[in-house]
Amino acid sequence: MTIHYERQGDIAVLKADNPPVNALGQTVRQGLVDGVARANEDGAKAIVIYGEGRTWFAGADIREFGKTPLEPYLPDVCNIVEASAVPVIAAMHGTALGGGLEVALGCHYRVAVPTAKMGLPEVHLGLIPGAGATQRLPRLIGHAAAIDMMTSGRPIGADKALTLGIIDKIETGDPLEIGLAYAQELIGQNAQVRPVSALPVPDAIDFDAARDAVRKKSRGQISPVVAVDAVEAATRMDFSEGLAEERRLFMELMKTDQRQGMIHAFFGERQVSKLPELQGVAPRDVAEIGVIGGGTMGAGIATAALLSGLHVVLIEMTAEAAEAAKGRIAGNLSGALKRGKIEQDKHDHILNDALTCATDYVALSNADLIIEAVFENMDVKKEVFGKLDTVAKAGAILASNTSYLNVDEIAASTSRPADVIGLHFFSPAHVMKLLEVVVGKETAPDVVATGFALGKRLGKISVRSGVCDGFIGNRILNTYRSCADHLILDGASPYQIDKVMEGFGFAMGPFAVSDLAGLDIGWANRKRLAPTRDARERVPTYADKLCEDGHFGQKTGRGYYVYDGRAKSPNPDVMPLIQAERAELGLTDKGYSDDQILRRYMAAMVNEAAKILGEGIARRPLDVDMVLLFGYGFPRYNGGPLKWADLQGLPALLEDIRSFAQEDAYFWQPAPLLEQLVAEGRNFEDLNKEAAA
Ligand code: 3H9
Repeated sequence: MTIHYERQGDIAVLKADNPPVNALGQTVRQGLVDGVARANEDGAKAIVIYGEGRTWFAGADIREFGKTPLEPYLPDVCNIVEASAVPVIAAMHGTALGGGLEVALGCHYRVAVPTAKMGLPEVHLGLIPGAGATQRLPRLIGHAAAIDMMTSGRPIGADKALTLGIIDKIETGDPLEIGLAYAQELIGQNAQVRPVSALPVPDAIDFDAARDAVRKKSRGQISPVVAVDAVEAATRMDFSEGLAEERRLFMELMKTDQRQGMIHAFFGERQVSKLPELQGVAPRDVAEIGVIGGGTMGAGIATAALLSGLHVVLIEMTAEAAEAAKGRIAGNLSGALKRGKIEQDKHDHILNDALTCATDYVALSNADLIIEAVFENMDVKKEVFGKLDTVAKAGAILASNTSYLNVDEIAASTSRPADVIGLHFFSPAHVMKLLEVVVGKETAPDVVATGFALGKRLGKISVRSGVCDGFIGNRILNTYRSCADHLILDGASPYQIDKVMEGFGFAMGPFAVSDLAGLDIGWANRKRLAPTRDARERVPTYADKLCEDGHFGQKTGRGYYVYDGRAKSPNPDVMPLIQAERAELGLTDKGYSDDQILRRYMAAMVNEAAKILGEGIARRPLDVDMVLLFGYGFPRYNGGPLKWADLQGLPALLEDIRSFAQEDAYFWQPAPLLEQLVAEGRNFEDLNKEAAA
């Protein structure tokens, strides 16, 4: 029983009890239908619906999606609630989301506690509201506000819901109590049922303009635009036809790859930090952290830690550098203040009490966890860890923010390798969601658990990675960047590749990203790797020439693009450099189409990801997917490279890789795991399932 029926005097109470979030699974839907019927039969004068535990219904049960729908369907449930002859009151707390808000819209009256949040996040699952919201909400709050809620997916607070007219009142207290009190008041007023569906539809707005605006923001995602279509239907059809049109559009979206990709992302995001090996392992206590280095990265890490309530001791080499680091952190904090993320009090407390900037490592003697974010060079890192080994207290965790270097080698430079871990943040570290928790061969389990606990506290998506050059993310990035370089040698331009990948859904193409990150980073990395490179590797030199001329991308105003304020245009120096190199190597333009570029680029990404999985650097396909989604701008609606690969079909992908290998057998060596999956007729999702079992 997930809906309990009880009478409190004249009032019938339908209590939802389906932890953790009262999702509207089949038994809940049936319980609501039965409860409304029973209340109508047994003489109740009002019905109150509320949720036990932390929330009102947080939406349809997403786990049922993609399976055969089970009756009663949610749109029918909302209609049955609305058709009740006895007035129905929604008493809301927690998060009334998606189908949850739709049930509330089927009710005749709505009351909420001040902290309640309401929203229609279906677009984040590649869907639109499918239980009447596209038809009821515009009748209640107008087309523009309804479209905004549906296409942004952003929840609103109770105050805003009251102003918009979604709820009738806000009351402080226990949700059941406020529901009962409101019901009593309505009985006293002899209030009648008040179906939203009977309200007139407001005048039509310019739906084409609304669609254009939404299309611009949604970068290739289908469902936000379809949400506008569904709302427009309310102006052309009567309520029941509009509802049928909503259902049709909803079911169409249910069949899309984007829906599958986004639901994979939803569950992956929650699954990724659940590691079987950490079951029952308690993290170490962390109250104070040390950060070595106050450049952009160190200051960002310090800011993230300070915002989460931790004390931070930041070490720089000189007093001036320490002052500059403090300035960077203050800049980050004032940004947070402006965006309303913190109050003035907290801002002042952080700067005056929670942050210490120093030049002497002795100041780290109390730190529970110390993260170095110094220059990316093994000798420098070893020197820092050697010093940390002498000052850090027993049990303190020593972490490196290295993005490529061997964490085992760093750990070996200390007397306590079990306490050493990689915590790879992404810049700007107080904004970017991804944290790679790099586990060395000696890292103790409770140190790993502490890495994950810190990530959670900092609001990060933490992913476990083993040790290899570049870990999960940068190793894959290096491979697809190499593929892009090869495409360029063979005829594509950086601008064509950027356009293709932006069309795929990346916010920026790889060359625009390089400009943003700084071309000197890739240059330094190429120099670092040069001595170990295989002679068969194709490494273009035109990018080095750009750097030799002092063009490092956005920070120098010139890279692949020329920057003028926020506007960018192709740098006219780039193509001649590329053409000169092609001529020197005797290469001809292969005339790649956009589709050929996409297939090669994605095949390179998936193949490297499969190698990383096969080597055990990543444990599960979903780990790779979350790294690319949260750290590299991979479009969420494609789910991540391995979800995307599953949706394309692995046999075709492997066939592509084999055909590319005929031109460059060194670069295109198929991942053994990919070959194995294809031979066995399995895919990456099967591996995720096996890992979860
Ligand atoms: C919809 O309603 C369609 C309709 O318009 C039409 C239908 C015909 N279903 O996030 P948490 C699980 S679409 C199933 O860690 P929090 C979640 O996986 C739906 N399971 O907690 C996790 O499980 P586990 C529209 C769900 O406090 C556990 O609950 N609604 C669902 O940080 C705790 O979740 C949404 O999109 C669900 N709907 O955040 C809301 N929701 O412990 C989606 C959660 O095994 N949900 N779970 O990992 C959320 O945004 C957040 O979960 C919420 C709580 C804000 C509610």
